[in-house]
Order: sequence, then structure tokens, then C-alpha cells
Amino acid sequence: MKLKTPLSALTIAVSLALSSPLFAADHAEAPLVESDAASDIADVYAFLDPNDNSKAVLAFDVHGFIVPGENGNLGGFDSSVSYQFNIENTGDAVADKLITVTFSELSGRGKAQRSTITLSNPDGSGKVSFTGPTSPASATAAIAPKAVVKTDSATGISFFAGVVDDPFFFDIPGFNRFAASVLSGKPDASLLNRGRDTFAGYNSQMIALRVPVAMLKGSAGDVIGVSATTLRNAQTLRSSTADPVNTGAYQPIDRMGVPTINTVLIPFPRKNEYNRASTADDAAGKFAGDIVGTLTALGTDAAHIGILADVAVTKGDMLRLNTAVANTGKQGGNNAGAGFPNGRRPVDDVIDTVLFLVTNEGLTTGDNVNANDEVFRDKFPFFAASHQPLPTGTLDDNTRN
Ligand SMILES: [Ca+2]
Ligand SMILES: [Ca+2]
Ligand SMILES: [Ca+2]
Ligand SMILES: [Ca+2]
Repeated sequence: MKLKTPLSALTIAVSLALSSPLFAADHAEAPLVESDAASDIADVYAFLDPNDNSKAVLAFDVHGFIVPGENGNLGGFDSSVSYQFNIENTGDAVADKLITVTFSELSGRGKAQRSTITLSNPDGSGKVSFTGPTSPASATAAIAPKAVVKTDSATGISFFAGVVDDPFFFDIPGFNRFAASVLSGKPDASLLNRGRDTFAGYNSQMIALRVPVAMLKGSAGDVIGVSATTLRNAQTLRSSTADPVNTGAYQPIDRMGVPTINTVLIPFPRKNEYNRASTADDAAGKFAGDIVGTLTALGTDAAHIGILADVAVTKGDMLRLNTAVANTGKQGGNNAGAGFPNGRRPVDDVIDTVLFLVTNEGLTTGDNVNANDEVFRDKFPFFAASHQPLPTGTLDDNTRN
């Protein structure tokens, strides 16, 4: 797939005249997760460790838009949520391995939580577990506390969970103002020149694993599918005399694989339903009509609907990572042709890629936000350290609203 052609304002103008979706990754994309930040998946990542391609980094974050001054109060992981990675390795839409992460209740500000990381088959058999600490967040330190990485000697899996710079980058108001200008009949592409990253200056809560590729692969060979699901117990009993008691089997709250699918392509009335559904439902065509309908309204042609359907419908809404494609370079890898839609790396400008496909390869300048506001780390967990409160007298352009 070639991803550089001249901007065609006309193509995007025609597209936006028909529909004005709100582009984002998956932050607050559906009404039920908008008010459940702890369960609200923001982005999912799957890429080979550029320092050692025999290991894959699987990661997702929740709870977008943590302002640095609240790192302490908002940085604890919810002990009543199960955070789950779904691994597919037989070439269909059904996960073949699960890795779940749960957290003990936070015992005090700045304290680490005990995380339990469990590998299992989907039916619960074959369980292997280990524990590790979260990386405590600070709302007072000028420099973010060090990332704490636990490597389990039995499985070879490394684990990180903590507050980081939100790795997603995109100008939401710029794009939506441009959309509005199109809808008003006066398309103004200069509104895309604003280039302000809506997510800059804010933090989110990241869960990241570095897993031997050999543990992830199956009969499909080198290609693995990766998605994330957050789950809560079926029942919560509340009373005026005690903390809530959660019982019953875990039920899905949010899910994500490929960026922008639920946010952009699923009609608003079905967004909650999409989050509860499975990747097998995707492959069975449960939302295919909605996705094709939205893309058709956006002016996407049959060939590009086919490309997008292949990514998010045919084998379910999962990132697909070919572990035989070498990932090299800084910041989690940046070599050409190795990133999204082959898995997803921190540096990948996924919005521009999706816009490029949705507009039949007509839009290449995208939103003019072409990189994260922070430089990603060169080693696991790769995501940048959290933004911290700034010194007195600092002219603050960190949050680029
Ligand atoms: Ca979400
Ligand atoms: Ca499978
Ligand atoms: Ca950022
Ligand atoms: Ca961009």
C-alpha cells in the first residue's frame, strides 16, 4: 500500500458533505464508556520490540485526558475491571489465548498496586500467572517517577502498568471545523493547518506486556491478531454501609482492535452494542452493513471498502501483526512498511492512514499532526513518561486545545 499522494481536498470535501463523523481513536467513543473512564480503552498497540524482534509488545491504555496535576488522584487502576488482551493465532476471528491483567485495590496515593497477569486458553484452562507492581504516579514530582518493569522468569514476559503520556496524536477540533466548513458549503482546507494535537499534554493509564513471539504464534504461522477488552462483573451490589460487592461472570464493557472502527464507522445507536460484541460477531457480519453504509456515505469506493473490511471485519476487529516483518529503529520502531496496518507502533500516524484509505487514497496531509508531542522511549515500555506539573512561570502550551 502506497501512502503518499497529493492532497485532494475535493475527495474529502465530497466525503464530509455526506457525513460528519467524529474522528478519534477510541477515547470515549460510546455513551456507556464515556462515563466509565476506567474501562474506556483509548488505543491498542501490537509491535515487535525493535531491540529484539523475538519479543512482541502488546499494549493498551484506558482513561484518557488525565491532567498532570491529577496524576496522583486519577492514576490508580480500577480493581473491579478485568483488562484483557485477546490473541488470535489460527487465522480466524476467535481468540486462542487470553492475557488478563487485574489490580489490587489502591491502598494509598503514590502506592503501587499489585497486578496479576494471567495467561490462559479462552475456556480458562492452561492458566499461568505472575504478579508485578504498578508504577506509581506523582502529581507533584517535576520529573515522572521511573517506570517499573517486572520480568517474569518463568514465562519471559515483561510487564508495565502506569500513567504515561497519551501516545495518541490528532487534531479533533481542526478536523471537525473543517468538516463543518464543508457542511456549510464553504470548504476551508486551511482549518486543517491548525496542527494542534488534542491529546498533547495529557496522560492516560497504560498496560504493556513484552511477550516472546513464540508464545503467541499458532497454526496461522507468523501472523497474530491482537485486540483488547475491558470487563466488569455481571452484578454490583451497593449499600449504604459497605463498599460495592461485585459478583458474577465478567461481561464486556469496551473493546478495540483497529483504531477508528467504533468511533467512526459504527452508527451512534449501535456503539454500545459494538463494544459488547465479539470479533466472531464481526466476522459473522453483525456490523458489516453499518460499516459499508458509513463508508459508502463517506464516498469510499468498493476497492477501499474491501481493504478496510479486510482489516476490521473479515477476521474480526483485531490488529494483525506479521511477526516475520522486521521492526527496527527508534521509539518502538519506525522503519517504513513495518507499521500500521501491520500491527500498530507508537509512532504510526494511524489517523492519516485511515483517512487516506477512506478517501480512496486522496488525502495525505491528514490532520497536520504528524507525531506525538513527546518522544517515545527506545526501550520497553516505549511509551513516554507522564506529563508532570510545570515549574512556576512556564508559558504552558502543553495542552493544545
Ligand atoms: Ca473506548
Ligand atoms: Ca482462532
Ligand atoms: Ca501525547
Ligand atoms: Ca496525523
